[in-house]
Amino acid sequence: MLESVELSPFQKEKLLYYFKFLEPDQNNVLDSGSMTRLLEKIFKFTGWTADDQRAIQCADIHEEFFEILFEKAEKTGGEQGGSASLAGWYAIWSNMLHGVKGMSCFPVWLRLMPKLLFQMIDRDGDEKICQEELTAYYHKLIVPNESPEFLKEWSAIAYSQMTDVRCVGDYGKVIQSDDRCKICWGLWEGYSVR
Ligand SMILES: [Ca+2]
Repeated sequence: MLESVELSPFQKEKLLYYFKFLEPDQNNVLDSGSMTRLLEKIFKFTGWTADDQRAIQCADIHEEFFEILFEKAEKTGGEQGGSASLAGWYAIWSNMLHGVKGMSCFPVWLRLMPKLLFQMIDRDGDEKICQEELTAYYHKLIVPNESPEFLKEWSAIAYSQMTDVRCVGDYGKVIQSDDRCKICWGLWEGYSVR
């Protein structure tokens, strides 16, 4: 039997939103069409054209990401090939987080994801994420059906956590690209932030 950890409610919440990000049609199952839909949505949001290096890297990383994800879903979550349910998604993470002490413990494909997410959120490309960019990201890519009031409040809390001096040092009111691997993405750092 594969070793695993019990996910905390905080980790499950973060993972739920990440799942929603990966599954744009909200049918609660990641399938072979999810990646195409996700990439379309990302490129529409970022404005990256097909020949943009960021778009190429984004497609490459997600291709590998989904391939490994489905393999793991089959092995860890007992899912059908080429799909992953939310329960399977939790099972994968519960297994991957077992014994993890830091970012360096994750596989390469997963370690590349924070940088990519940073580039997606930083729509004006100034290598800083401002709160407005974070709100737009949540609105367009994570929870499109939530009210503007909810989004504003939610992103303010998230932004405050990401720029929390206890987590990232005193970086002021912006999230700098150099800090992208240190900031509390919640997901990657979730094992220590509860
Ligand atoms: Ca920016």
